[in-house]
Amino acid sequence: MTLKTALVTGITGQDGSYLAELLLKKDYVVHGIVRRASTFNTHRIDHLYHDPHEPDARLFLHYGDLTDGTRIAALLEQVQPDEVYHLAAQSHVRVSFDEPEFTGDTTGLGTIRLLEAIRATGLSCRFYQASSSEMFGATPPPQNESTPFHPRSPYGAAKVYAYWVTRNYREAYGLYAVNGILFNHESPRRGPTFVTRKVAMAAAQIKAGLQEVIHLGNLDARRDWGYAAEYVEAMWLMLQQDKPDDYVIATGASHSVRDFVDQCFSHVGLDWRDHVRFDERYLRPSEVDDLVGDAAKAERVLGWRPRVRAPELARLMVDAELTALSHTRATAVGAPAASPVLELARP
Ligand code: NAP
Ligand code: F7E
Repeated sequence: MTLKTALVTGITGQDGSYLAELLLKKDYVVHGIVRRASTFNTHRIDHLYHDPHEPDARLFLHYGDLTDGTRIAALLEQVQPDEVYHLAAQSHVRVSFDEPEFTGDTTGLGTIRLLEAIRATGLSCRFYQASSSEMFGATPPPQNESTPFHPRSPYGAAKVYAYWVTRNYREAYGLYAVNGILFNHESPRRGPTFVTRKVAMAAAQIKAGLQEVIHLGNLDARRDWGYAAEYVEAMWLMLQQDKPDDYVIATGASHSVRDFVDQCFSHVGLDWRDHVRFDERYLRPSEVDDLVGDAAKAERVLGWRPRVRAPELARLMVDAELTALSHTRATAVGAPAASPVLELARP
């Protein structure tokens, strides 16, 4: 039996790591693109990696960068994937105000570099674009696949561009290309500067007596927070349908940042008001106030529905931080000091 082959950009990120786990469980051969850094950046996938010289190895890593279209085209030629999951991006909204041009280059143009490489090489692979609820921005909730976009950041605007070129390549060239419009999804593997992980880490550290306060920005913003491990299942389902289409993935419930902070702190028996301080550095020049996704289409067509919602997510994330602290008070969740992966992956 021939195994399916997937190419995953952003495999070292939160979603990339859960997706790689899922695809390997489904017997795919998985190729991931990793950008070269002076330090190891593979800690989220180290547990999945085996020496590629072993005959049963099914996870392979390649250096590459979204800003380098020639390399992307060469990798597509080499890997010949059945499915491409395009997850790589400069994904931090606040940072996109500081680095708007870089964000446009990676998060926006990175998508068309991949699409154009697929078209030019004539591959008949299926393509998943990691679109975002940030595209809805200022448009009031609930948001679904028909809701107009009104992005409020360079990141949101870059994702709108990427969304439309994905649809354009579907319409113009008949490519099987889909947009998963995912609302916020979190996990113990979330980057530590996103608000949920930042708060979960702080609650655990403060409980353990290692920290006294945490500085935050806007506590009034409302988000529809789901669990990342479930959201990657929806990505896979989108590429298994007869026809390509776009889907909103969300829980349908919104909570304020303040609610999430309260859920994390009360889980460890603390009153958040004693520990949270305001810092205007964490405000954005323009904010997205309220996101609530309507994922009825995904439930109807894909049979996908969320199981973990925000209060449980907060507990799960704080518990993961407490466990990590109990293993070592110095090391964050899943972050070993060094990684053997790139050493083995080097050509
Ligand atoms: P993440 O943890 O920030 O991961 C981003 C990934 O992109 C990392 O692997 C990163 O590599 C890689 N990357 C960044 N710039 C790159 C470049 N120039 N070339 C190659 N790779 C590059 O993001 P995530 O939370 O997993 O999200 C995955 C995707 O879904 C992103 O496109 C994000 O914008 C989108 N999205 C996320 C959410 C959410 O709530 N998580 C919601 C909607 C959409 P390093 O590890 O080296 O940094
Ligand atoms: O902010 C507020 C902040 O950075 C959530 C990305 O995955 O989801 C994510 O974007 C809210 C905002 O996520 C702090 O102002 C308060 O209102 O965790 P966040 P995000 O901006 O919603 C979307 C769907 C994506 O696509 C993105 O890639 O929390 N907030 N105080 C803070 N946020 C941060 N980061 N840090 C604070 O101290």
